[in-house]
Amino acid sequence: MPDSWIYNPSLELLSRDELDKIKLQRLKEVVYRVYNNNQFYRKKMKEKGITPEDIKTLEDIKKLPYTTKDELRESMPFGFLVTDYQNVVEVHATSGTTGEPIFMYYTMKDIENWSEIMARSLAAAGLTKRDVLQITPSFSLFTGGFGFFYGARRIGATIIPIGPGFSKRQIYTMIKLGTTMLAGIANYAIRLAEVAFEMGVDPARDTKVRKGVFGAAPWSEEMRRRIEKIWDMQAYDMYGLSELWGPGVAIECVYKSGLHVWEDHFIVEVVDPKTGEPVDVEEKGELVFTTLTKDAMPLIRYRTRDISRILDEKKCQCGRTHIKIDRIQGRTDDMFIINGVNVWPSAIEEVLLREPLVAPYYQIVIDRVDALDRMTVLVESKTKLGENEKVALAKKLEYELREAILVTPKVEVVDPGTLPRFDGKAKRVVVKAEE
Ligand code: DLL
Repeated sequence: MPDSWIYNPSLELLSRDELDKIKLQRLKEVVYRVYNNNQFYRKKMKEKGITPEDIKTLEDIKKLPYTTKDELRESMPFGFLVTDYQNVVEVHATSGTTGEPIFMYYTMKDIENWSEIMARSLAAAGLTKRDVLQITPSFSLFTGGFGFFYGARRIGATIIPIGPGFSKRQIYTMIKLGTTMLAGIANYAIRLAEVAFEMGVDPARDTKVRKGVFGAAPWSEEMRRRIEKIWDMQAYDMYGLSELWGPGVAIECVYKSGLHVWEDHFIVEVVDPKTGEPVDVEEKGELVFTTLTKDAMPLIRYRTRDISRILDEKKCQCGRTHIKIDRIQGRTDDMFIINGVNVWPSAIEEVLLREPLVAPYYQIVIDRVDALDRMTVLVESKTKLGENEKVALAKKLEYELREAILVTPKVEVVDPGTLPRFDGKAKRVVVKAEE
């Protein structure tokens, strides 16, 4: 196995019984803490007629109320803080694309625990102290940059805290400093490769980058195949969200068969996004997290809006016992409905990138014409094509998309380099106002 190792065997390889014991103990503690220190939770638990004493088994988590993103937003800035503001050593925020930003608070204990789960995650993806890690998410209110930094610092790797953008400088830096691992958002790894080729640099041949950890937005298996080929690297999926510290909540190990959730820090459940009813193992639904060790801002049964499922597996081949979730299909807000049919951008990406003539740049445009939704998929070809070739490729993709998503979009093949590039989270879907 390439470089993979276990950062903290005493906690990552615990037996199920030992793990459940820790989870229950910590669940009781966190419920007790929020009940006694936070008006919001106290009120909600009282409304449900429960007290901390009602939590006797892990199953009892189901008695607790959910927490939603809207509730966090309404309580800003300090409604969810469970410690004195003086104890807060760092603040981050959600990007605020769907409303006002939500601030997240970290005590020193939070930073320690976040560093621990990031170190475990980066080690699972192969980071060692001999590696040179180039961190491309920003060092800002966004949690990406600092999260990777804290984990890599624990491991003792050489860190290049370059942040996003300045793509030529990224390539120059990685060659000069011998970067071996890239951290960031998947679409930026593709963009960096494109810039490298423009500079006459072949990422696979001319750089030492052989590993990557990507997350912060959905990316398909086909996207992974492309990144791995173009960089000659192993690429791993990492999941996380600001509300749960940031990156490092779940990570793929070398077997790439689901993402391990660090269960001594989080309890994960999957519920029906409409009804809030728990669904069975292996069934898809909305991820719900309870934080077991968050200090400044613990969250109880937090509704993430992210769609995935818990995998039915007792122990991974890697030896870790912490359960795995499937790769994230998308957020409930990303899904759009075309004439009554639910469509996920990630499903469209999977179909487009299966086609070798297609470049990994696309945009989904939705508008409404004569009271009907219309979806147009703009996609770049890898090389410049003639008009007839474009039409033939578009027809082929229309057919394949219809088979996969049950909606017939119009596909337009456009010339290389014409669609927008992103060094952060990509904006894939454009909704146009009614004509
Ligand atoms: O995106 C933290 C992060 C940074 C994770 C870098 C991984 C790597 P937020 O900006 O709060 O935090 O956005 C969180 O991004 O609820 C998901 O919808 C989405 N997301 C995060 N990781 C993945 C992933 C960071 N691996 C939101 N696959 C989450 C799909 C992801 N979606």
